[in-house]
Amino acid sequence: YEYIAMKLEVTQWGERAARVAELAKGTKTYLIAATLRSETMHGVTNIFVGSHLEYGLYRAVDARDGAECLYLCTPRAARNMAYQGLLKTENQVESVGEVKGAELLGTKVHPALSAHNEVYVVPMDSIKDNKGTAVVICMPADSPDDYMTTQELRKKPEYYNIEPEWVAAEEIAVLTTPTYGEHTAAAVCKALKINSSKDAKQLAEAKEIAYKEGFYGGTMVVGKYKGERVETVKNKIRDDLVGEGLAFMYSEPENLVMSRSG
Ligand code: ZZB
Repeated sequence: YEYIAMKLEVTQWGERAARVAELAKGTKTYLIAATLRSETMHGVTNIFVGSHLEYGLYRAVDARDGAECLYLCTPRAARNMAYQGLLKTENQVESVGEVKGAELLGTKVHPALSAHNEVYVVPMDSIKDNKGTAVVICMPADSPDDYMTTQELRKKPEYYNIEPEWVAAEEIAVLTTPTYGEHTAAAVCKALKINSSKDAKQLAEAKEIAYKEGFYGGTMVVGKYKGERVETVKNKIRDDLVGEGLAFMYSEPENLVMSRSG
């Protein structure tokens, strides 16, 4: 698997992240989210983490200015990154401390290209730490999981121990598909009659449909490539992000992913 690792700069640590902010000591910190869909970055509304998962802060070098910075991801992802020469020292994981997902809730980050300049970190129960970085971009217009999770968090903020305004960012359309229009995720969920973020089997099917629709039938409705087909511009958008130092390529050996998930 080859992922695009998006660098999401922390702009304000939340109240629950006081300890983490202390560890970072003013060093620029990026939450690292693994995605296959960098063309949807314009519509990011939140960042998801698993409340019960363990993350860490790892020393890296910022491609934007050559300065030392910190990457926040799982220890497993950090090890993979070290072997790929993506951290400060090749083959070496230099951690400045461990972080629990719950501590990150309410922290604000800046997602490159997004219509929302700052977005909040909120919880997603279904995140697994054996895939990607366990930091996940929320793109509710095109991802059925993200759409349903956002609905759920809005319905029960107290239950999820979040502030309602953390999930108030408006859904932004990025691409249009012939069958489902600009809000593919909502339309697919409706068509499959999905009404819970816990309906894993149906959501997997919805994701499959949304992926295919977006890739083969999608046309961009925003940004530099507005009016062009997703299939044609997908890699250009990725290359632009990597070229600007806002993202980097990160791969996971397939057998490793499989063996870890059993
Ligand atoms: C932004 C985005 C926008 C995503 C979209 C999807 C969609 P895959 O194909 O199964 O490898 N993801 C990444 N890591 C995790 C994790 N540890 N646990 C749960 N979800 C994770 O899935 C890769 C996608 O799953 C990634 O791409 C990420 O969400 C999420 F419009 O990032 B994506 C139709 C899907 N659309």
